[in-house]
Amino acid sequence: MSDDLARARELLSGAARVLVFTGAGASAESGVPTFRGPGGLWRSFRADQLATPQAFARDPRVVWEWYGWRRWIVAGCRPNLAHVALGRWMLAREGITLVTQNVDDLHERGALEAAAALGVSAARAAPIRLHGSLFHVRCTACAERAEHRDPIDAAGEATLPHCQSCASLLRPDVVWFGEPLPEDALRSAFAAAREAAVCLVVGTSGAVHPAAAVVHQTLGAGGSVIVVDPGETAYDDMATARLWGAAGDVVPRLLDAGPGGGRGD
Ligand code: BV8
Ligand code: ZN
Repeated sequence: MSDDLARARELLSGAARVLVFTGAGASAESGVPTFRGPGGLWRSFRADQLATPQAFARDPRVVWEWYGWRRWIVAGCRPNLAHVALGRWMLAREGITLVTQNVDDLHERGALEAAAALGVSAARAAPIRLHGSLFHVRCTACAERAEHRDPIDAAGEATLPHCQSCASLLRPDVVWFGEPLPEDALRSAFAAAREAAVCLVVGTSGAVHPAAAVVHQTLGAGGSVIVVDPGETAYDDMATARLWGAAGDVVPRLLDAGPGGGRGD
């Protein structure tokens, strides 16, 4: 076992509270494109063209077309071994908070798979979502919010999803560039990060703020950082243990036979 893997397992075993912080890389092996890597979403589309309130105001059809396509991709993906191992770990021990920047639903689906195998509820493994969800919508005019998994017909503005309460246009319930993050989610994430002895970072470049500052909250409160990523990240210099590899390969090896992973050391 590599020194860093042993050190990471030791850190997690000894931590009463752990903050797990994930980004697009956690879903890469499921087939969900990341944002900034080769073939990344932003490569084929520029963020300012699609993931902004201005883009939606300018042409809701093209923005909904992009989100409908991303929903279709995610719906065809399966949780990977990292999603399931994290779900199993969170169900097997107390004190773990999962914070995700991702808008896919693979953490929830991975936890459901783990919970089914354990015969328990998956509720405790629910993530704090900093950037919203592909499968939720909110009204552009009233307070209506709902889960929404129907295919998107972007043929015209009239065929886009509209609010059942006030008939106004619905938008994806995600955080666009230039928009504030949900206050309660950000506050809970930062509070949990400050109380965590260890922040386990999986699959994020750390490029997007204020979400990226979650890791600094743990560090600033005297905690340690573990990074799992095959590429360079903004956190590499502050990592006590740096595990170079894919989430689906490293995370199960780190958690399943390790800290409170249910199978003991
Ligand atoms: C805000 C939801 C202020 C939507 C996302 C200029 C104008 C406006 C704003 C700004 C500006 N300059 C800076 C800003 C701030 C901006 C920002 O941070 N920009 C960055 C790009 C410089 N932030 C904002 O605008 C935020 N809001 O600041 O509001 C405000 C405050 C108060 C009141 C009013 C306003 C909002 C940011 C949220 C944007 N929304 N997503 C959607 O998805 O469509 S961001 C998007 O990036 C996703 O959420 C994604 O999760 C997130 C972070 O990216 P990563 O997850 O890290 O993905 P990335 O591709 O970068 O990295 C993948 C990693 O995985 C890599 O390290 C790779 O090596 C690794 N990997 C690959 N394969 C694997 C792997 N790891 C493990 N295993 C593998 N197999
Ligand atoms: Zn409405």
